[in-house]
Amino acid sequence: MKSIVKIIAVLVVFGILIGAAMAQFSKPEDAIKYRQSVMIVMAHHFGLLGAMVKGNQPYDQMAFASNTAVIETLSGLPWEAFLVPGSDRGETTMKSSVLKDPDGLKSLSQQFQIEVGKLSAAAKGNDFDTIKAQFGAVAQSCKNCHGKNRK
Ligand code: ASC
Repeated sequence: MKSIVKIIAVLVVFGILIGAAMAQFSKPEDAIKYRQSVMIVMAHHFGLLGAMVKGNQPYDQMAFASNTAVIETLSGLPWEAFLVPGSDRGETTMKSSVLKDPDGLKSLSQQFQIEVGKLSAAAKGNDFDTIKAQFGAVAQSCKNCHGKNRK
């Protein structure tokens, strides 16, 4: 019975991810809101990790792993929304140059996802030095993209 519940849960999550991957935005403002929403939630969970890495909160392996899992799930979602034509205007800090260089965004977002994947692997273990170093690598990949693409 438990495995049926697991299979259903996997299918539901898979369905949500497929849906997100195929998301169409009826207007550029919707793409802006979507990507900002994903970034706000990611930043929140990244902040919770940061508090543990910096020693402002005690390191709790379960909490660290579950916050990392949220970031890993979200890490594939916002990129398509950055490439919606016209979404460089309005309430956004995205530079217009992003729309002229989609491959640049793809490569930086892939690098971010690779680093998040490594953090997720590290978070399953108990080597806090490795976790800290990999947290730093993820933060650096955030900065690389923001530095290039954010006004
Ligand atoms: C965040 C956030 C960023 C990044 C960056 C990582 O939570 O809002 O811009 O992480 O600070 O270096």
